[in-house]
Amino acid sequence: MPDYSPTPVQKFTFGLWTVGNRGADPFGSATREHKTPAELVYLLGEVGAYGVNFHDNDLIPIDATPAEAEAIKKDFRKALSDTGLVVPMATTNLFSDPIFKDGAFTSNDPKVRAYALQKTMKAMDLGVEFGAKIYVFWGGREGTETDSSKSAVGAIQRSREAMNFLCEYALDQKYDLKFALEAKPNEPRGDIYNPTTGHMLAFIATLDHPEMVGVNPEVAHEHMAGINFMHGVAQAWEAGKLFHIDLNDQYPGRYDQDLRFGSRDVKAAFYLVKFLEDVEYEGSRHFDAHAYRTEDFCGVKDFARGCMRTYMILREKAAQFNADPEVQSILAEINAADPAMTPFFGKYSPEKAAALKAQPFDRAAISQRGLKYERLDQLTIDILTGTR
Ligand code: GLT
Ligand code: MN
Ligand code: MN
Repeated sequence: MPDYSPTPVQKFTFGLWTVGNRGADPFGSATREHKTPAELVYLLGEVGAYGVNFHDNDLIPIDATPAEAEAIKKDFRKALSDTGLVVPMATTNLFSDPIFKDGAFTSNDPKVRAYALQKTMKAMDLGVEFGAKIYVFWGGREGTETDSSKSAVGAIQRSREAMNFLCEYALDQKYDLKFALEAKPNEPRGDIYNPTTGHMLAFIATLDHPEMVGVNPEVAHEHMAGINFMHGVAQAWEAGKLFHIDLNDQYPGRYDQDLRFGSRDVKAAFYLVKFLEDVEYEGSRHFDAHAYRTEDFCGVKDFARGCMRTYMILREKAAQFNADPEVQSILAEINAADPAMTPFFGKYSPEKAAALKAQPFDRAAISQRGLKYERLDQLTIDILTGTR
């Protein structure tokens, strides 16, 4: 039997909120008991994860006393050292407390915006204390139900001002920290600003310190928007902005399901894994998902092991695809260069433009060529289903 055990090379991580998810949903209460952060670290150690990430309040409850906070940190630190797990990423909970009902950085209330900045600075301190090098911003409440309430331009300006302030804070503290912005089109707000990774990339270019800021694309969020996740990831990577990634799965057109990685659209997951492996992506592979509400903590471990196992299986399938002679011969054929066309590409010149305008093209002959994509896709399916 092939070994699909996780290895540290893939940097498989889980948030405390993922394996700690208690199964509550808008229609029903929790089905699993509360586990402490330290207990969740031991669980992750048992299943073979590399690291653990947290929101400030996953680790320290929002109303904890300083003494309680110290005790929790001590237990958490011991669990990390016992298991060898690291904390590559941290983030702020800017969505659970009622104060954030109209957003955090984009709230209409200046007190809320100021509190959100204060909370984030303190959460950055906490993340850095545990070694985090990536700081995620997911603006789940940064949106509206009614556009009568807020200026959409003003919201982007408020977001920009907050990011610029917090970049300066990180620099001022000499933190070795990069920011990763995570988009989502809706839920929990009716609509959320900067709804896709593409919007985020455009927004980052307008910041004072764009070099410090990249993206944290999530499979489910782009699938909710009905778009091709791998394409967005590739665009972010090509721009040098793929700082982090949230892996899970999702049926389009539904509520945010955060399903086990690869459990819904295996083919999309395959192309994603193949992309990450082909480009030798070096960041964390973070599973931002949770077990079905039906599960106890044995099921939570099945869920966590399943996320990593599916990734490892698809990684092997990607290697098989890359080594398959028929696949490679079709790819070579459809990507063949045409020396006669080479002079027309590359940097513009008036001579090149004139030559290209004068060049005849036999459209009918060019279009008649079959591209073998049907065969290529079936070979992909054969590889994925283990029939090849
Ligand atoms: C929340 C959200 C995720 C974000 C987390 C980070 S919290 O679970 O649904 O997609 O990545 O804030
Ligand atoms: Mn999600
Ligand atoms: Mn996420």
